Amino acid sequence: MAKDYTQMWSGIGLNLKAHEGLLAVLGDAYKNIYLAQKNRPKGMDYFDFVISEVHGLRIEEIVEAKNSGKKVIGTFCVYVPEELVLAVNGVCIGLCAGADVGADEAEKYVPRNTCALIKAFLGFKLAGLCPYVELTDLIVGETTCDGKKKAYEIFDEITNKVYVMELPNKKGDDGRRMWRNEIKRFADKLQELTGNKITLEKLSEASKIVNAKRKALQRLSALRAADPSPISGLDALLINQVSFYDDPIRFTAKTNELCDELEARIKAGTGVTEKGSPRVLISGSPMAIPNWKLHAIIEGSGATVVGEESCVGERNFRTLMDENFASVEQGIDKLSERTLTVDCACFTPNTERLDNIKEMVKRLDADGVIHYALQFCTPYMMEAFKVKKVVDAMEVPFLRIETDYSMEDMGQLTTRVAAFLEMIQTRVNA
Ligand code: BJ8
Repeated sequence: MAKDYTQMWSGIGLNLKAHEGLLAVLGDAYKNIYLAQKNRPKGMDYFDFVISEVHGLRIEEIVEAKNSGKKVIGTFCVYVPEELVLAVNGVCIGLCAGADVGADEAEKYVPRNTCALIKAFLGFKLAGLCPYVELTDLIVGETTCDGKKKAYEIFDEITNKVYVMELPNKKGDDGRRMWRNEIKRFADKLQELTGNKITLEKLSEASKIVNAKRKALQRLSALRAADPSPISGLDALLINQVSFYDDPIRFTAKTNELCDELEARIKAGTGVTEKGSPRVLISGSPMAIPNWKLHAIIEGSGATVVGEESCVGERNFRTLMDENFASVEQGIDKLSERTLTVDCACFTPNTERLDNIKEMVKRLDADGVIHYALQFCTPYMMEAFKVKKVVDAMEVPFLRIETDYSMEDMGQLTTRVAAFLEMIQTRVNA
């Protein structure tokens, strides 16, 4: 029987009744979407367990870490360097939310036409449903899209814990200098908050831990190039989502164990679908947990998602930090260089993203690209125009989808995806 965490949740200040309802809905969705999949790798047992304990054991671990004097830092964006948090002995947790929760409450603070990701992180907090937010000592925002930028002001009024990093819009010399200063300022903030000094040794150790996590995710991504793919897109997406809040060392070990198994499956020709089934690359806005909607539709229609060109995906782990630095100052240089390789649509111009999409289509042998933007996510909705152009030039079918976290458009999306997959299949068979 599952452990009873009621006392812990009540101590954290969650709304127990609403929280119970949320866990029930989540549990059902997980059963129907994840556990119903056939032929899953054994190594997914660990990730199933993590999800079953997402508000249980992991929260207990974080409470213990806090009791031992560690600080908990919440983040929303892959530009915020996890390495610095680890270098001050902190716990780094991704706070983006992927469920349609608390939207009515959130809409008292932000306009209706705000992207679902923003409404969800506000909504989870306002509805008293997110133990992670409650346990944070600092919440780090960043000046990326306008929605987030302004929502952090409101979030600070609600939580009184928000610190904002100023991200430039362009990657020229001035932008790079400014961002380097911001990383330094963040390092100072963390040292002040925790009372722990960032030493060369601590920063080197942290960069190795986070790079090892990225390498494990790169390995997983590379294995998905096999036909048939040894793992479903749904499972790979879940692993990427879990990477934002699990203990990084344990996560890396478990992901590598899973990859060993996937290698054996590839050798044996074992996959999640038939060889030759349509292969889809998804590109666009991030899919925070538990946003599994589009993957579930695509894979429920017989195709495999072979990659996510997204922050919950390749954008998070594509590049490693250069571990070759001889002082903390040099380490900060390397951190700012690495983070600026991330190709978010909030930058202008953002041509690297187009190159990266082409590279992923080729490497993963994708038969089609689905551009996914959350409704009202202006940067990605706008950039879809350029993405379509490069994908068209490769003569690869392209579909553009804009949606939110609600289930209202499931029928319509399923029809559009089915028609797209049919077109792909016709081309593959021709
Ligand atoms: S680096 S994608 S994690 S900013 S979906 S809130 S962009 S309106 S999340 Fe992001 Fe960092 Fe960029 Fe990645 Fe705004 Fe779009 Fe909403 Fe978004």
